[in-house]
Amino acid sequence: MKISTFAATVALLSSSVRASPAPPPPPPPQPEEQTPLESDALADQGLRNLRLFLDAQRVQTACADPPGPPEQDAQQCTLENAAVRREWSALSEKEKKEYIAAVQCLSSKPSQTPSELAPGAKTRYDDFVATHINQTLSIHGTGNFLTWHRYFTWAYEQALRNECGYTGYQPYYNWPKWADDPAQSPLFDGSDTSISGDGAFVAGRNATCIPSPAACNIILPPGNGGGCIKSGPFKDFTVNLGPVAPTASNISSNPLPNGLGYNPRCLRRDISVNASSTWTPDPSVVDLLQQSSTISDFAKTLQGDFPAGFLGVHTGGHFTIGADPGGDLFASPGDPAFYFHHAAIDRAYWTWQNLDVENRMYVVGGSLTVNNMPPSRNTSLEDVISLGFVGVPDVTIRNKVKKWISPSCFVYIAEITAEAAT
Ligand SMILES: [Cu+2]
Repeated sequence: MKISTFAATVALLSSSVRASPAPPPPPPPQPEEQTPLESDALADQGLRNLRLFLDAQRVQTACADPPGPPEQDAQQCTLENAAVRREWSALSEKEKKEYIAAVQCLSSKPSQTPSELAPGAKTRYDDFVATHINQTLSIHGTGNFLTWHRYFTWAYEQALRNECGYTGYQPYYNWPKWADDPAQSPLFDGSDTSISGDGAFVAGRNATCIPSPAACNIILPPGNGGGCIKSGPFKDFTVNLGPVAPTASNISSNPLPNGLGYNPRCLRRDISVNASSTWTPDPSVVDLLQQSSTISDFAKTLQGDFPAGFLGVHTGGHFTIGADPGGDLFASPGDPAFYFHHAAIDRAYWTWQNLDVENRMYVVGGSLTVNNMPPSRNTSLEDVISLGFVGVPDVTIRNKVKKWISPSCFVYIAEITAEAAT
């Protein structure tokens, strides 16, 4: 793997310095080191487990049945051919710009969603937003939450690659790494190699109440933004769909009650240190990974327990971005930051699976309705995931987990690689 190549090169270089008879030069000033994250160590441990598991399984059996589309069958998943998803800060400037250009490309191509279904979907990017809006109440607080969003993020990655020439994979945003100051992270610093930063400051805003103003169990104070984003590649990005459940005020209403009408407006953010430092620091992610013994526990801790005043890493990550559409449960994929957050969600899911691969690879927990209200049957591995007009085939959860994007079809890497360092 590239990391070990890089580490080995560094080790070799170090030993050759030690072998020199000349006295070693004084050490150069060290950049400020960040304490290694325990959640990253768990991800690494999970990857080692996955490798052992796959070795024991002779790798291919996990991807062997049943048959699917030929282009998917052509390649079986192994750690050697797995897609490597990296933290945004580990990408080179060139890689970041290629990713940004691909998102801009997707948002300039025409939509494939029939206009009678979603008249507001104008671009290929909007096809994803429309699908998420359409299905919101059957994919959150439900047993398919993790697998649905895994497939959705994978489909987006495929569209960037197959329709817009992107050659990398979906990067993630490692919440704990930047929890003390997300606006300074390379993803949100507003530079040309970010996905733009905070919105313009809007004074006089109220705190956000979660789950609703009527039930203010969790209070998030306004941050330093709230308005249209000020700089960076997505400064002129247009949000076309929603809002459906806005948490920001003064957002123009959608012409259709389902939020699928045409409502062009700027992308707003309100980057929240309160949300990130309270709900997504390292101990929160470590607790999530270590204390969740079942898939239901994991999904519930991840998604929060609002009546109990617990926001959870998932909603905490969404409100780290906030505003419109970032703070809208339905329309949140309208902000390109969504996919970085959900790649991180998926990395947490992947890590949790890998910490006990044998027992966690093919499990689902939860029901078909949001928090099981009204009561409904349990989600099954035979349930179908359909992503509307996003452009990928319908799959059953079992089929998808096993063959297309099983944990062995991609790996998540935290540290900088030799490739990115050059
Ligand atoms: Cu979602």
